[in-house]
Amino acid sequence: MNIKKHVKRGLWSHLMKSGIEMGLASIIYEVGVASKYVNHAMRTGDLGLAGTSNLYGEDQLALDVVADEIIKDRLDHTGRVSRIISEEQSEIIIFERKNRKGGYSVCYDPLDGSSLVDVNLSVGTIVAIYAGDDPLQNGRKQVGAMYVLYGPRTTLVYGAGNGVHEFTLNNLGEYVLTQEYIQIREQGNIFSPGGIRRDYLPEHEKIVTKFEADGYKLRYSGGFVPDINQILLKGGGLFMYPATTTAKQGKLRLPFELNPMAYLVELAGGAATDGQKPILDLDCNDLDQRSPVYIGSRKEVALAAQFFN
Ligand code: AHM
Ligand code: MG
Repeated sequence: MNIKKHVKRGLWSHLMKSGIEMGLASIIYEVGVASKYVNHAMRTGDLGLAGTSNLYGEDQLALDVVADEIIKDRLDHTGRVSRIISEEQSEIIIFERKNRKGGYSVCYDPLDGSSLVDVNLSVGTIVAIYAGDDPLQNGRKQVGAMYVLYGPRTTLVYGAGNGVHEFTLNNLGEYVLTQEYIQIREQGNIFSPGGIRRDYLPEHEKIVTKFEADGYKLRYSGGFVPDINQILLKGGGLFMYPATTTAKQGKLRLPFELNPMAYLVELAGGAATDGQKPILDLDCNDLDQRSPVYIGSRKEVALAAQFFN
């Protein structure tokens, strides 16, 4: 038996074959390692809520806090990260060590959609990577982005300049290549409209009405990672989280959620806009910066943007 034939391609070997710079490759790989512990915590942890006590009278930590700590430690461990920002932290965190200079900055949402864990729906980790010491850069400057989807299967999707690739966690704890160079078609047939219809602005109301009239199928889970993953892997469709009468900048955050997903979707041939400008061209000045978003196939994104121009 040829054993080599039966060994599928793992994440590290893929990163090395792609010729990605070592520091960047180790960040992507270490987030993958961290995600196994997040996955384990989520699937085996006490079903307690933050602020309550466990069996031993100790305070429970919310899963998103646990996930934040795990990922932070693994990023520190790479020795290649100088600054991080996390959706769970209110400030930029500096990893103090001389050799960190000239490394990378990482923005991440450790467990997006964490409230969905309680009702057993899919959630994810989202990560954006920049060269240098500034984590609040324009999204176009990303050198890599990735997400991990904790669903019926745990999958990792990364892109670093050359294609978007999917890996699946196997029973041996390895991320094994499932698909390379994932492509989004110019047009799809599903749409995911976030927000509450009562609070829609007139332009957005017209967009949703148009997609309904055109026969698009509704596919909205309430989790950004599974919703984007569906569009990416089905090869088309549109996700939107609009500005509303109650949230003028929408809900989703630019540094942790929108920039990394826009990077991956563009790399796969899709597009992402706030209605006026590509998401990746928006200036990012604040950890809590939000933006409306229309993201997915090029045709649907362009059609949505027409209603604002
Ligand atoms: P979170 O970062 O607080 O988890 O919120 C982000 C989530 C996304 O996963 C999802 O697209 C959106 O919030 C759904 O929000 P809502 O249920 O308020 O419409
Ligand atoms: Mg989030």
